[in-house]
Amino acid sequence: SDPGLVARARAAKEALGERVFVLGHHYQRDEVIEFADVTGDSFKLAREAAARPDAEYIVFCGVHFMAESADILTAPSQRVVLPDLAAGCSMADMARLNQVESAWEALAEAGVQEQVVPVTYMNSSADIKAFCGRNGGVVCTSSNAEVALEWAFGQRGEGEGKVLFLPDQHLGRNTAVLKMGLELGDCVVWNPLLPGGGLTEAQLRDARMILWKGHCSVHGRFSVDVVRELRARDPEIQILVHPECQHEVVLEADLVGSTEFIIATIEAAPAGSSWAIGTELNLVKRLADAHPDKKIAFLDRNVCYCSTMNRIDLPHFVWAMESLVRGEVVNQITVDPETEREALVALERMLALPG
Ligand code: CIZ
Ligand code: SF4
Repeated sequence: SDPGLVARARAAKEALGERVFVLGHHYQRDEVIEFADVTGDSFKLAREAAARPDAEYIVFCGVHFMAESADILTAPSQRVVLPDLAAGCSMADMARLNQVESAWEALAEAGVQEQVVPVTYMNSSADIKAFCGRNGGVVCTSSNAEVALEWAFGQRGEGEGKVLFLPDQHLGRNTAVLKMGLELGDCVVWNPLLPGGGLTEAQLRDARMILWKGHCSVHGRFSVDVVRELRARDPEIQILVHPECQHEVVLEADLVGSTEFIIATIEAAPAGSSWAIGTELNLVKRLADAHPDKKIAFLDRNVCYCSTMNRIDLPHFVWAMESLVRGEVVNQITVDPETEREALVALERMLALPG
């Protein structure tokens, strides 16, 4: 990257000292990760932000919903900055509050709403987390989706409960079927673009898992074809994927888990072992660079980054940091107090889960 920009980023960071805390998501570019005080997945980063009450500014190198979560979990006086406001998440954008509210009404009309507990993946906007907070629901991450589902099903009595899972159908389906022992037939998909979600009232009554029709544009791309192709080429290869991948891909993989799990697995893998990883490319490349003694490939024929994660680049980072040095807070992410209060209810339910 541009040496002039690297020097400016360093100088700005030094000038701000302890007043700034820089968080870097695992899917961020190398040029940005270099300046992160801590790296992690969205959950770890939100907790790290909460553990820094002395930092005046939290510069969040990640996407919008993550910066919102950091704002919710930090003190009102702390300011969360997202270096590029266009860094959204297409998955989070697939569940809008008005769409979720109308699905909730349809569940009432079908006479099943009181059996349903809403569960939202961390990768959702603050107002969806707030919806879950005020309707008896919970937030989950890819590390604790199973305990969150167990908790949710347990809320409505043995065999009675249903879950509305937002916004990632794949994480919901993979967790329900592979961890909770539900059948594929127990899951239905609510399509917010169709009247009544495209489902009949009978389907809603019979379903245990109502999956929101959302997906990750990066993880959703990995295919069974490529898995088979790689196995044919290298019978020793182990396929390691994130649970945001399609169910068929997860079924064919050797190991499935969160980004933190993927990193720990590669760190613990023996020298000479061979892997294909189904997660975001910035992370896969960094793992390959950090472990030259292991064979690490990307589980896709094409180069595929998360385009919104990649929006946070060195020029945006330098701009945000130098603005802070001048005392100008740009791109601040704030969640309104009412949304924050309700979202916190759902987040705190998650934090209270066992494990
Ligand atoms: O796909 C993502 O954006 C993930 C895994 C985020 C996170 O850190 O939970
Ligand atoms: Fe959203 Fe997928 Fe990008 Fe994560 S990798 S920020 S879920 S689009």
